[in-house]
Amino acid sequence: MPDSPAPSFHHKPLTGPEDLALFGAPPVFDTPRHVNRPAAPDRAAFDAMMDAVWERRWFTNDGPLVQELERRLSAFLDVPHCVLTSNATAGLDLVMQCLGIRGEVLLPSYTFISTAHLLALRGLTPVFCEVGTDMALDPADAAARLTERTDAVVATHVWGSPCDIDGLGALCDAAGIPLLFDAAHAFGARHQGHPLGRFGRAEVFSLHATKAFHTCEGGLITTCDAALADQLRLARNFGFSGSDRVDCTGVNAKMSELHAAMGLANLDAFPATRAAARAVHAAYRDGLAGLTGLRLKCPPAAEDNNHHYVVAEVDARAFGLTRDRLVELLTAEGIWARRYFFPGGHRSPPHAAANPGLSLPRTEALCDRVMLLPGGGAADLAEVAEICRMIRFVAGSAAAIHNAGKAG
Ligand code: T4K
Repeated sequence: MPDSPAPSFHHKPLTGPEDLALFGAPPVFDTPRHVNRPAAPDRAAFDAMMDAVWERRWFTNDGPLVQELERRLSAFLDVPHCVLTSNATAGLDLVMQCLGIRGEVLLPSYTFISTAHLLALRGLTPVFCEVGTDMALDPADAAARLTERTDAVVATHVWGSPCDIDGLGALCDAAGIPLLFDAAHAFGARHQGHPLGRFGRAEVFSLHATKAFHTCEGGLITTCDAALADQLRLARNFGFSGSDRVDCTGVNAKMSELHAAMGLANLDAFPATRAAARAVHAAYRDGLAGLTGLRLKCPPAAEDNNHHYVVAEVDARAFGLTRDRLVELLTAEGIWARRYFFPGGHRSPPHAAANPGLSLPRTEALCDRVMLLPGGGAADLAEVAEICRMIRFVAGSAAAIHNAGKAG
């Protein structure tokens, strides 16, 4: 009989704080278990595409694999225009340029810092807004911060769920300004039965290695606006419309053939990856059910989340330990839980200096309570069970851990 594979972790006894790695015991995992370990597609399929790239000697500049990936993504997302870029930050920057956005732009403070940075670099004013109970931009708060100088709204479909598309759409329509979506987290999520990608004036997905669907590094702009798509294609290639004809200003925001090959291989695997991520999310839901003070973010049944992110909120008083202490304990075990998007855009340099005294209590509470756990389609179900066992033990021993920490 073949030997069964060695377990990838130490199933150690958990009886008291002395069993925890933070207090000197061996860790559960010898090597880190990261949040959102990247999916790795079928190597043979990727290699076959690389052979063709070598044969063609065509490595970048709107090559055949980039064009094929754009066509396939248009079909997969059911959106007329897909424009691939070098990353999502560059993609959103191109959208800002092509729409001629000026003045103030509303965005959630609870999002990745890249958006605030690019607005500032573009000479625009990021206006940080509060989140709703879905952790995404609250349309009512955005409405309260809208002025005659507001030129656009950039809302994030945070943690793989659609934000309030209809509420924000009504606000932007009434104000006559474009609504853009940062869909960095949300590839494969749906709104009212439609894949995200066709909403607002444009949506921008990140295809970074840690995302649900990735090209190692990359970005994807989707839009129903043909004229905008044409402009974006020019602007991502220095404004060139022919070999020596320049029609507009532009930068280098092109995707290479190597990145596109990774995307084509990953797209074939995406339905299986998404199903695996769903199973991982469900395993956490079961494994952490009923824990006092730790709440897993579970998408409402009506929406089709991509389940790529395992997001937990820790209420320090009810749990008995702070989120940061829990992250520290887990990290020592090789479970590299992460807090996001601490401390919030409005409290991050350099934007904090431009927003003295700005208080966004719901955002600040999330920044203090949210942690991500190792999830996504590349996570292992037996490891998830072990991670849940550890979190349950920590929860049940919070007082003893607290006291052991003091003694140490
Ligand atoms: N909007 C939002 C809402 C975003 O989250 C992002 C990007 C953007 C816009 C901008 O998109 P891009 O311009 O990047 O396309 C990562 C990524 O660098 C960043 O792309 C991403 N968001 C952000 C949320 O995550 P970090 O600093 O949080 O994590 P990082 O890169 O250290 O990776 C996370 C974990 O994954 C680590 O614990 C290590 C592990 N890992 C990472 C890589 C790169 C792996 O196991 N393998 C890998 O290859 O920034």
